[in-house]
Amino acid sequence: MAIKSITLPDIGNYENTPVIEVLISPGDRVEKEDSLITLESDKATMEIPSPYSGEIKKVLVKMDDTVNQGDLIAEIDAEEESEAPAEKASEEAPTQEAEEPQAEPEKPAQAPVEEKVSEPAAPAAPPAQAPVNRQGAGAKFHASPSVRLFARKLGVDLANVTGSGPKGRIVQEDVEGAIKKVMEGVAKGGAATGAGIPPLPEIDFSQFGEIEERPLSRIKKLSGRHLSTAWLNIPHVTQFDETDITELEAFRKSLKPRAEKAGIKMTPLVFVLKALAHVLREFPNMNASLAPDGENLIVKKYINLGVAVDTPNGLVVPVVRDVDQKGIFELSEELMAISARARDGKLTGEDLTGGTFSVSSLGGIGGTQFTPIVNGPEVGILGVSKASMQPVWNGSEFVPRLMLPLALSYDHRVIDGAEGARFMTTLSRTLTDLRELML
Ligand code: CAO
Repeated sequence: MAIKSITLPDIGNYENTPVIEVLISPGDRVEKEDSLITLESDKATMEIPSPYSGEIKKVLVKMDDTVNQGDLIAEIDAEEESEAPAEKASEEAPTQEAEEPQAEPEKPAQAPVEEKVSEPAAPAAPPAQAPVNRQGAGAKFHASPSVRLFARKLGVDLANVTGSGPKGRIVQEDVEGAIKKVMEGVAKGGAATGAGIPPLPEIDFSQFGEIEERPLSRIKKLSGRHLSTAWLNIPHVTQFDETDITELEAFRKSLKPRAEKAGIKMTPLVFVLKALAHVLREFPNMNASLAPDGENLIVKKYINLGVAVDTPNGLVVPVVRDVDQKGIFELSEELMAISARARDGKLTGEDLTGGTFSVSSLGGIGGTQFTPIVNGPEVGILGVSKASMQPVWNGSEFVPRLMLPLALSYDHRVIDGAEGARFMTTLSRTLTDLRELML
């Protein structure tokens, strides 16, 4: 065994070539011709092979370094029998080479593996997704340049791919398998997502401590699929506001004895539903769905509001129909009935379809704001948080007012920011002064 230096061989007409991968760490055992580093020029990626078998002692390059012929790459404790025909070993006595100054430049045991990038006009900068494939020193995946190129073109992060080739080398089939897995996830509507979005890494959490695997409820699986689809397809904007509902609350309290007599629970939410129905008439684009081809807006002349209900098995969104045509008492009764049916798992298919806009209220629980996800293919959803008494400046003094936090999420392909803000302002005005409902 002898310590030898490994230098960058002649790689052709390239200068200052970036190192995109360092495949070795000190202490690694390598065989002659194993890849040590990968370089990437504007036209090619190249793996630089080891001229010796042995143990790596020092790694002298790192990711994103630029290298030239003759630069030191590593030091290796090389096995005696390894011969590097033209590589000059640091401890070797200057024998023949010293006597032959006209000798050819040093050559590695094997020429670097070079792979042309297929598009000759490719820009000097690597493709946008290249960084995800780059690994720091000591990265353990091995793959040929063609497989790296294949993965890079498809946006697959090789760090997440298990190699099935010799010594765990990643082959093209492994990359194809990784893509297939993601696509299957999309087809099943699972956590895996489409649009080239890489899946989250699979981690064995038991290596960090005790775990327990619990199956998701059927409702959670269904709502999860629907939420992922909406989140991925709809460019969301969320507009926040705080609405003065002091007078509304006084009115609600004044109605409470009548409601209780009728066996009805009247919460602030029914007033929100009523005000929403009124404002949706004024903003028909918000009571609509984008046609699947994205060319037209389907405006609905009926106002059916989906109300998110928290049940022991997960979130469901039953629909309260024709809200604009119903009074506060009728709406309260209906909301009570439909949320009871939801919690008892007794909703019918009809209860769950036909919504035109949705509301999600966490006001009975707490929190100052949250961003609801649009219940696609609807266009908007209103999030309602818990009202609280706050000091509000009335122009001459601070006065205590009951403020209700609202968050309106909408599909930005349909609703412009100004329209969203106008909708919110109109809704806010209506809730602050319920006389608006008569106009
Ligand atoms: N501010 C202050 N208090 C509020 C309030 C608000 N915005 N909204 C409700 N409250 C009060 C109610 O008045 C009631 O108090 P009283 O009993 O003293 O009158 C209490 O909070 C509980 O109300 P509630 O939650 O039972 O009734 P609701 O009409 O407000 O809501 C329902 C009904 C079905 C929407 C609700 O029970 C529910 O399931 N909410 C969760 C929805 C959800 O999970 N959304 C998240 C979806 S995204 O994951």
